[in-house]
Amino acid sequence: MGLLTSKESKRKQARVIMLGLNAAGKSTLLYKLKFGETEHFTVPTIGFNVEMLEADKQISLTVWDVGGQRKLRQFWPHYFQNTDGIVYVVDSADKAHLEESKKEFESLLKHEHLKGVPVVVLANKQDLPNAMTADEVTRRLRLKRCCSDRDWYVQPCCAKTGQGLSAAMKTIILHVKRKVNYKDEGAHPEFEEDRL
Ligand SMILES: Nc1nc2c(ncn2[C@@H]2O[C@H](COP(=O)(O)OP(=O)(O)O)[C@@H](O)[C@H]2O)c(=O)[nH]1
Ligand SMILES: [Mg+2]
Repeated sequence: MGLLTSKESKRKQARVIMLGLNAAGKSTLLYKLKFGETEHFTVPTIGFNVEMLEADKQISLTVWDVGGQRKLRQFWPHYFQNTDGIVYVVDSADKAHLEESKKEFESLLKHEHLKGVPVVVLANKQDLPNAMTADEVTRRLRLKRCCSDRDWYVQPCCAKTGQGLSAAMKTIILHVKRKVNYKDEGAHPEFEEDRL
């Protein structure tokens, strides 16, 4: 560990929450993005995992991967404040739980702390037979309607192979930067520290 150079210290930090039902692939995605590997991540998350992803020279993302088991979902709102981006992960091959996922998704979008926060839906597990396409996920989650008040995008991906993840990261960064810059527009220079 060393001191941050002035350039590094100017990098903005954004807060991203990663949600979705249990077993959608959130933790696998997080660690594939962070370390490029997935092997040791098959343990259900009790609580949360958090990792800092250095997105580019201007911004780094603190990504909160919050446990998605039914009993844990009541704790999701504890993570909502000051969120700059939502990543919602769907198991595209699990049609049986899609309605449940849709309900959770709709209810989190209504939360006051998440108003206007951009959403990237990851249609994960595209390697599995009968996985729904991104278009099908878009239709079934009624995204056009429920995300009409914010930026949104659906990215097909496979956390196991990493397919679609660099495109997913680019989209997340794009939306999050837009949100962070928008927040900055009203900020005063003397509050520079607060807006990071
Ligand atoms: N086939 C396939 N399996 C996946 C993929 N992503 C995650 N998994 C598996 O799905 C299961 C649940 O993954 P996990 O990351 O723990 O889900 P979480 O509960 O959302 O954090 C694990 O057995 C993973 O190996 C994927 O893209 N394809
Ligand atoms: Mg997990």
